[in-house]
Amino acid sequence: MSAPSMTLFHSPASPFVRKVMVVLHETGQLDRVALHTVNLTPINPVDELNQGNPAGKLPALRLADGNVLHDSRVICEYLDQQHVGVPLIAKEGWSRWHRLTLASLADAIMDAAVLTRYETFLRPEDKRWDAWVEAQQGKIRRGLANFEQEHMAELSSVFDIAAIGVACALGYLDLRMPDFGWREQQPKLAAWYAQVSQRASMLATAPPA
Ligand code: GSF
Repeated sequence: MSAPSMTLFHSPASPFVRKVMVVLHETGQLDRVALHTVNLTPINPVDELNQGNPAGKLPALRLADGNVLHDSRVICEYLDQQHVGVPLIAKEGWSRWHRLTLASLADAIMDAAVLTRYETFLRPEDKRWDAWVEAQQGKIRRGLANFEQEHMAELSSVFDIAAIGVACALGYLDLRMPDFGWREQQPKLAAWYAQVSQRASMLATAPPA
């Protein structure tokens, strides 16, 4: 086995990083990437991460030639074009645009959950804004309801980039918002998640409690 040619700037709790890790597992590319764990928050940026990634967010992927790719959407598609298996991201046609839009809704749920985390965990108590948290949680609720009501058959049909995104978003809700109670409102989504979270790629990338 050759030495890893790429470096993934990584955090075990990040749902966006987990998407990349699941893609690596699902496409058999794990041995190509060395993980470089970075502990950062928006108010504690890490200089090394900012080289080639000025927004300073995780994940970022440093290639063998030193170029850095970000964000998770770009990294996932780059990796998807590096293996010979069935693509996780359709290359053209309506399926591509529709599945990428579903994946984008999963990212929006993650964004709202991460922003809620920062608002309630990072921001000093006297500066917290309840309306902000409620608005972010509204986005999460509407997004989950949309998957439950409109897209369960599509999600269940293939574990592609859209399904990977939804699974990582749900795993992050369980990690950071354990009392959010999404399963009661979305029983079909809960049944689907109970199945896919048993995949080797999901078990291997589960965030530490
Ligand atoms: C979002 C990454 C992100 O928010 C992507 O990769 O898809 N659109 C980007 N990453 C968070 C860490 S997280 O997932 O918990 C991050 O880097 N936060 C630090 C910051 O400065 O925002």
